[in-house]
Amino acid sequence: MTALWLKAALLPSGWQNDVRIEISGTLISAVIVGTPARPEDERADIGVPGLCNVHSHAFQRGMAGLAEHRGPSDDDFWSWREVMYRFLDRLDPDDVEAIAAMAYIEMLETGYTRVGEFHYLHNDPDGKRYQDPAEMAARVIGASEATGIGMTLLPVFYAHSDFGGAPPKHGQRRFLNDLDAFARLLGACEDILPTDGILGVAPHSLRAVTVEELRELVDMRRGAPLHIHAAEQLKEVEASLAFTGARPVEWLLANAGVDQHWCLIHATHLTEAETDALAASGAVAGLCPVTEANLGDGIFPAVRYLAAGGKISTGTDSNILIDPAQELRALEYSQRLSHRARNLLASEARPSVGRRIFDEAHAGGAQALGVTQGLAVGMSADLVVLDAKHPALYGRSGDQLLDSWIFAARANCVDAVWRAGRKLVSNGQHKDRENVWRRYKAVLDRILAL
Ligand code: NGQ
Ligand code: ZN
Repeated sequence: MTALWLKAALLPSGWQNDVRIEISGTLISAVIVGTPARPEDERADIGVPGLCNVHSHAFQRGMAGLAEHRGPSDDDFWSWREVMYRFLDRLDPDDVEAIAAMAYIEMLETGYTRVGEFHYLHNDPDGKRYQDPAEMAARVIGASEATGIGMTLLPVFYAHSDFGGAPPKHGQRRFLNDLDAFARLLGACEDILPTDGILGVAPHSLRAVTVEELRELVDMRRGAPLHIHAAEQLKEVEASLAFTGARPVEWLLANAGVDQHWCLIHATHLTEAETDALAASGAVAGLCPVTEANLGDGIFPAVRYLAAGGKISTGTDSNILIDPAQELRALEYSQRLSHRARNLLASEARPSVGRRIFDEAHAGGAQALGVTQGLAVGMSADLVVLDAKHPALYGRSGDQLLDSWIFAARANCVDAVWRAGRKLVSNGQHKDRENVWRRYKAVLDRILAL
């Protein structure tokens, strides 16, 4: 048994002082409030629960910053996608594992303890299937095991380039499966899932799957997380209207049985009616505010959606920058810029913006990744220790700590991270950063020279 004693910790009951958290194996076995530290306890100042990163394409970390350069025509999401397709063309399974491990270390070091890996790189560089259908999936799982981050694997079904079953493009050849091959992939993933890994399913988008395929995919893992990209770009909304007569989220809500197991990634472009209906569905909106800003997607109507009781979570998506505090900051700031007002994602009952969006992302993230979590008995021991000596946090207490972490810190405020009972990050650094960095560096040296 290990015990961690915290001056202050954010428990399900709120902030508490002098908290002793006992860990047996991977789980929290006791939480005692208002108790002095014992000599054998590890001591820290501020503890909050670890967060879920609900949407990652880990390999894209390797090209972060390399698409911020104007191309021959006006750049937008679609021209970025071409750059991204050219980058992934070169990656072999070892490369993906090395890049994913580096990305997962950055996630752990900034306070994420579980990742939803929206994994669609299945085939070899020629588009041929590997002998083992889970060849590539095994690499992102391997990266999660090597770094210790929790894994919710979301194998992606991708078969078409646009609505109506349009044939896939050359750049998409590594993503493709038919339904039988995809069922085999799911089976192979099940066999290699880590102990507390979760396996969901991810129809890529309404562009990449047909209505008939979506119906079968929904049945493949009932009750497990189901993630889909939806309404990120206006072009997709227009194509959906032209093809189905309905907007993407409107169509999903009317036809696909969207419920609490679903996570709609982005859901950027919503009418007021769609916003309210999505909130009422019980599904989680998987927002990726940093990537959405980077790609010029648009602004999610978070004020109305939260007021309607909608559930949110955040993801790092393209991994252009990995940090949950910056995702939450970008989310609130996008609302301030569009409404020209302040403190928009707080409410009268929950006046701290930082606390409100941290709590929402924590709860919605767990739901979206198929786990329950928090600093309570029986939960996985996933805990983030904030650095009380960081200038942005000094002199703050309670919810002010979250407000200051999210809005006032330039650098990362995370001092230590415990995940499934193991201390993986100390003094802001993952214990295996050096090895993972060396391997990442060798891969980047090679692929950037190609
Ligand atoms: C992806 N990323 O799957 O990596 C996508 C681009 C697409 C974002 N949507 C591909 N942010 O949507 O067609
Ligand atoms: Zn995505």
